[in-house]
Amino acid sequence: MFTSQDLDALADQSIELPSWAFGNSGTRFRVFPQAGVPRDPFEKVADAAKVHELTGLAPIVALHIPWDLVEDFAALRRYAEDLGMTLGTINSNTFQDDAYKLGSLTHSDRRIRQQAIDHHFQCIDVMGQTGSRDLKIWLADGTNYPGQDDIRGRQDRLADSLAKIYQRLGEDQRLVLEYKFFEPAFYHTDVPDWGTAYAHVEALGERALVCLDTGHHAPGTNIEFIVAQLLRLGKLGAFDFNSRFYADDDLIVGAADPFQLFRILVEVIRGGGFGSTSGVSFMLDQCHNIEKKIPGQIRSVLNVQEMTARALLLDRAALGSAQDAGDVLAANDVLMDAFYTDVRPALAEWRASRGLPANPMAAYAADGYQERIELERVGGAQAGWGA
Ligand code: RM4
Ligand code: MN
Repeated sequence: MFTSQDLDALADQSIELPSWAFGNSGTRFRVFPQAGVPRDPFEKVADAAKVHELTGLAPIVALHIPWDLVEDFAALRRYAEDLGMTLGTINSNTFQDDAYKLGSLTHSDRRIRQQAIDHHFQCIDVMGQTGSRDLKIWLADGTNYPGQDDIRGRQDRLADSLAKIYQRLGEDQRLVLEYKFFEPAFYHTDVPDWGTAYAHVEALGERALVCLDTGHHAPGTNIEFIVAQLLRLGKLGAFDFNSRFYADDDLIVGAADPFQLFRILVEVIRGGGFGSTSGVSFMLDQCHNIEKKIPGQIRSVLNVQEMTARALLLDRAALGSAQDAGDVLAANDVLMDAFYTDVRPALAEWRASRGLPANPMAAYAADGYQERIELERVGGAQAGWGA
């Protein structure tokens, strides 16, 4: 049996919430607006702070530019800090402007490439004001038809654009490059996989790393292997956690495949990617299209914590002995034992011992916050994709 002390290492876990998870989202078929959704970045930060207040797990909120542009970032930063939050990763956006229809950092037209580079310079300026460490780049760049563009030329232009952005970063700032195998481009994507992302960040330098979005792989991909490899190479900078059944579904992390989340966290811990000094940020990238957003985020961070707890319980000595002895079934047994351990009662105790609600989902339902924002947040434009 294990005790809640076995879970002490969990105190070192911080999860970064995406500001866009609190705004309206949907599919290309329909965005269903919800009552109480934030109208500005301040309200998004307030919602993120509520998630942190009830879980003790999520003290950082990532911003998306231009969605989260404000006149006074120092004021947004103060507002966040007063709520016990810090502003985290700055996400660039080159996927919603007409100019980028055929590409952004890879575009064949030098002026359009420069426009995309300038947008990243603007993001770096924002980082200076928010105190953010990471600039996250995800590109929609790619082509739909064979022959549409020179895929090799696009790699060369990408390398050149990234180098210009990287040079602009401050000494304590990092660039994290996110890959995705398809969508919105359907024939080829310019950063489709971890190997391409790795090749680019390796060429840039030490402060360039890979961001692994768990929803950005072909079905059946062994994601924990990629985690192990990137950690081994010292190039895993960040996660975008979410889950998927089919494509990039952006569902609640751990919802579709809790076992996969466990296997990923086993490799994270094995490879030194866990904890505040690891340099790996645990970000979420999710959209709550039909469920309420704040409890959706609470559920998400609890799922990450729960699978981290199970991964921490893995008896690594026993696993190592079984592996060394070539005992296939015993090794698998040790791993499955950890996975099947119900850590929920211990986590409830762990939370209570830290002055947090034993059951954050129930605490939110009883909190009155949802009712209050639904009443107060009337008028104005709700945040959402494209807003
Ligand atoms: C993209 C990608 C990025 C995120 C946007 C909202 O698919 O995952 O990380 O910034 O969505
Ligand atoms: Mn992502």
